[in-house]
Amino acid sequence: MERAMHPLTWRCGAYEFLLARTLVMGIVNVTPDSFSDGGDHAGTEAAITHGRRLVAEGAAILDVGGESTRPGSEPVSVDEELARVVPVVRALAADRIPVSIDTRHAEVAAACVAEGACIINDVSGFRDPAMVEVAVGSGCGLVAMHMLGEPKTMQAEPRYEDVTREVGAYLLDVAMRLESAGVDPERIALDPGIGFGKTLEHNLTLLRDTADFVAQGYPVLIGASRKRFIGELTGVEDPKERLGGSVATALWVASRGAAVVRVHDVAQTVQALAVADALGA
Ligand code: HH2
Repeated sequence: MERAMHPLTWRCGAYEFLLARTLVMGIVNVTPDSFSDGGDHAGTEAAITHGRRLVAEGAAILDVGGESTRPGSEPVSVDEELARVVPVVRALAADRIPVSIDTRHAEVAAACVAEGACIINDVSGFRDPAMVEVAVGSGCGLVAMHMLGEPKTMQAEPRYEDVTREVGAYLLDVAMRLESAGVDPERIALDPGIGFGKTLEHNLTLLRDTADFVAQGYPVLIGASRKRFIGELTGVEDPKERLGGSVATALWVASRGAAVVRVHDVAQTVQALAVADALGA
């Protein structure tokens, strides 16, 4: 869909994305326990095949993750995470696919960048100085996401006075921190972190206020696909049955200027965005 705001570019290592239209980032979980598709593509070969299929369906970027960050999840060891993601990143990057590595660990990010990943997606918002160091030296695109606390506890009792203002200020602060460390601003994308320490009302407010995040001047990435708020709104328990709500959310945020949507169902999202675009939505 044509983006409401003027086109921006997002510099990601060897790739430069012109953000005239909302890009679709396809999710490749190499995890046995993600909330949305746990175990479906857990083996190396299955994950690579899945990633290639998502690109054939129109994904501009693949986001490869080896640690579930769903609410209440236990962290995995760095060795385990490396064993899961490195072979997958290596194969997909060798196909000349733009690969994002979804990790909170500097060691994992560094190993994947060495294998050709062009984006570091850190759901902990580059809190770890070692991660900032990897980010600075990598030349990669960076996705800085807002999360309240840690996955294990983040849904305990999330509270904000003004969720959009607080999350926006947090993200700008991360962007400033990265820039002072030497990151080119054109490499940074911001993500309000749907479902990461937020109630249903917080999630809806953040999504409604997508344009406020876009107005901060950085590309905005939204990950709402199959998430719990859709189940809370509709009563649909099985995440895989949340396609309608996921596509509706992708269209909404695209119409408000989101640069990237992170989704499981790539073909359906690409199709919906193309039709909405033709209609001038
Ligand atoms: N959500 C999840 C993981 N990584 N990264 C960004 N930038 N934004 C998100 O909203 C986001 C993310 C959700 O985590 P998980 O439970 O691992 O499930 P899945 O990867 O299937 O979405």
